[in-house]
Amino acid sequence: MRRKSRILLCFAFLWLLGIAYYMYSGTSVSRKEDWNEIAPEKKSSGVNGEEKSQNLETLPPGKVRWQDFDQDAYVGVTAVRPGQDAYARNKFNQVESDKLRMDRSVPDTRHDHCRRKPWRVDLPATSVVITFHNEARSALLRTIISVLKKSPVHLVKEIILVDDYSDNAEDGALLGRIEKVRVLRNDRREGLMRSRVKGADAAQSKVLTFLDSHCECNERWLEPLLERVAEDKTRVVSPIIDVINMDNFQYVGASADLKGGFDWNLVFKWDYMTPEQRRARQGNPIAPIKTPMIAGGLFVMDKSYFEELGKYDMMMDVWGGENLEISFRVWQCGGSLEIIPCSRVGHVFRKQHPYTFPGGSGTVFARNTRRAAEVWMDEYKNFYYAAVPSARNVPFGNIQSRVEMRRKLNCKTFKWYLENVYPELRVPDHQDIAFGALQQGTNCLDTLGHFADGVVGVYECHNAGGNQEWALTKDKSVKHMDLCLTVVDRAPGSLIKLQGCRENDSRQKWEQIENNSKLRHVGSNFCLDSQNAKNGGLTVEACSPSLSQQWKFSLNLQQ
Ligand SMILES: [Mn+2]
Repeated sequence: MRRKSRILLCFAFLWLLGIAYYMYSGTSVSRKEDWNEIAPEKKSSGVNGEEKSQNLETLPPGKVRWQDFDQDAYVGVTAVRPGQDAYARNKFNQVESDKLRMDRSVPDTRHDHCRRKPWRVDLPATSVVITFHNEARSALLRTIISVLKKSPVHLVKEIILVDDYSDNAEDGALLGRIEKVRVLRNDRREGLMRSRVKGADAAQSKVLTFLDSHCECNERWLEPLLERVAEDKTRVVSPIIDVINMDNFQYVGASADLKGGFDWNLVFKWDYMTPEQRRARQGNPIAPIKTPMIAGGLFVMDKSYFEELGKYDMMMDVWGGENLEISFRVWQCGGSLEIIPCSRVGHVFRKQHPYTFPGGSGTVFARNTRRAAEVWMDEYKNFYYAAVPSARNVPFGNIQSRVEMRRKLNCKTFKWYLENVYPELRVPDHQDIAFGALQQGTNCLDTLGHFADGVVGVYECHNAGGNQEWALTKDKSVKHMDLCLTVVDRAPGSLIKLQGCRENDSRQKWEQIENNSKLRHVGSNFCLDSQNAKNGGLTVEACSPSLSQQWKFSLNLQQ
């Protein structure tokens, strides 16, 4: 009896010793690394088991769990006071943003198939890099909390906040109390690109996740992105970017039928997939979408690949053009860009920039864009200069190291990119004198869907090509595909028709006059006029200073 109880006591002691060892090793630094970067073979407990283990862990001194962060104390200090403009500081409604809880729930906007799909959890952990400059505290906090709340614990190694010299250093510093958050601060304004590189350089995990500072991550946003990169490190992947309304902060799902693109002005835009592309996706609506361009605010990229590929152009300032540059670079140097439909992250889209641009926003944007065009676009950069003539006069600095890098990486030509990645972008022909949309104020010349013998009209410019795409050619025709603007009757007030283009037909000859601001029919000397657009269609009229005769091509290729 006595011996038995002694043996039992012995076991109990060993058991206690075991527990003590487990607890101790659970808090040591080396052990902590393992929690976050679990090797696939060690990982067996699944997400729930992981979360339980994490709760047992003691937080480092000075840190709190995200659930325990005092939102009211942090956000209250910068509240909009009565009588102040809620939009003044951030160009979105800060009062509405401040009202929301930091862990508010948002609608699950994913396709049904995503909800049924089991996601891999044996994925590499990521370092989330968020750069900001004078961001609204409530928006920045919600971004961080949504990352921590919506990601499996073991997949987020750390959140690196890069404060790009905000007026109040406490905006960032106070957030450093939250678990996993590290704060870096610039001692002068560096801009998005250099700030992101600083965050990336400090990152400890193998995969980088860049986020804007006014986002909210949705259900299972991270796993689908990490999976694509873990399978192939040359994939650079983005979520579908849902819309957080800048006035009321409602979270609205975005269309899953969009790709990133641009016109020859090199401004980012969303392109609808063509009907054939949409049809091809019906069998697998959640398949990754290859995209010519990323919006740039939110994406995941392998850290070593980011480095091999030249990070960012460190001579770009503030904001703009960097998404263009990294998109050309990734594609032309052998990688790919994808939008992953099962990953959804909300973003506050604004109409204006909330912050000042040292140097003036137009100039900085043109300078950055020129740097991208000069390094990556070969002779096609001339179409950019044709679309934005003022850019020619913006000095863009030295690009030698970027050109050198392109050569060393043995990257493909821009012609290859256009043919293989962005065949939807219409390229001017060597016969063209002017190209693109033919604009009159906010309206554009439009076929209205008509074909041969139809009339033409104007419609609000949509910048999507299609029925608004025209060219003025060297043989003086104004063309849409193989249809030409035709003056059927040489009398003022007569309707212009679309007819098949014919060589040497004087009824189809046009020229630009008065500094390329008008189109004159050569045979009659009448001008293209929209005064009757609402009743009937476009006509020719005696040339006059009327605004209804002012037309401008988006690209003028003649100097
Ligand atoms: Mn943004």
